[in-house]
Amino acid sequence: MGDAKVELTTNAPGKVTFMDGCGDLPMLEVTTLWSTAEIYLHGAHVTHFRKQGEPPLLFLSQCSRFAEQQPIRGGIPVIFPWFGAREGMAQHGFARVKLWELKEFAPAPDGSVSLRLRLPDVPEGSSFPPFTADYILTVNDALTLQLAVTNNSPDEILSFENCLHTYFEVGDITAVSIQGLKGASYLDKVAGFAQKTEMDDAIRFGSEIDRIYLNTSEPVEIIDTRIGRRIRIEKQGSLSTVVWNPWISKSQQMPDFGNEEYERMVCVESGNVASNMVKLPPGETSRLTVKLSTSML
Ligand code: TA6
Repeated sequence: MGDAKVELTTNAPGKVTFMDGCGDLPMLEVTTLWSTAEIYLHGAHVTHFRKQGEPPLLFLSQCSRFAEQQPIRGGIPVIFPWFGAREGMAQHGFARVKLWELKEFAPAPDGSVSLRLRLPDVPEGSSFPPFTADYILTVNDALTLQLAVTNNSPDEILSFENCLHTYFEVGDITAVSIQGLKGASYLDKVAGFAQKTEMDDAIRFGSEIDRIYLNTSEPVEIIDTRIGRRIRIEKQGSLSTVVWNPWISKSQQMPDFGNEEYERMVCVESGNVASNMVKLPPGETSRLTVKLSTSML
């Protein structure tokens, strides 16, 4: 496409522009009355969302790769159909490294813009019963995401994990607290997946944190006193919340992540992983919906 930009607009206020992004990967730029967003077809990956008058909501690494078969570091990776490691397969599934198809875009009269992307059939999917995976994004003064997976098999259960692995931009990780997970049980990856219970009203950061909170569908809030912002994460169709900051040594081990970038990001991820994995009966659809909204403190 080179420098060409194709505006996909109607007479509604919202605007969608198709263009080449980093690494010449196809990207959709969405502009609404309230906000801007950028979505790569590669991995159906949202890399940018910003409300007017606020700093960007999403962290994107300066060292991220933008290349086929490589995950983008930052934004919102779509994790499907497995979370984490799987013998002989790529970490975190294949959806995040595949080129999704734009099926529909709908600027609404109220100024919101919705996009629907579909994961095409790929060889890696052949070990699963036939399925359809659609991703619906709605951009307005908030960002709403829905991963809808349909089991197209006439007789087999479709088992999978999913997760919207969101990287949030923060002012200073040591000035951040996360509320909404008190009392929830979690698997502590830093402690060999030991099972623990969250005892604190708010989670604070002073070392590597990598936790899978289970059986929780509560909204979670990130309080960032450096930027002066409250980020609210509301979800449906999700029983797991993952909280991650790589801190110092893990940051140094990641080639596509800057050594000091852990200071400016936190992942709070919504999905269904480990014992919360989805077991979808034939013909049914599971919907993982996440709404990200902000307000200044
Ligand atoms: O969601 C947290 C986590 O599972 C961490 O364990 C860490 O590995 C992170 O995901 C990033 O994974 P990636 O494959 O993108 O390097």
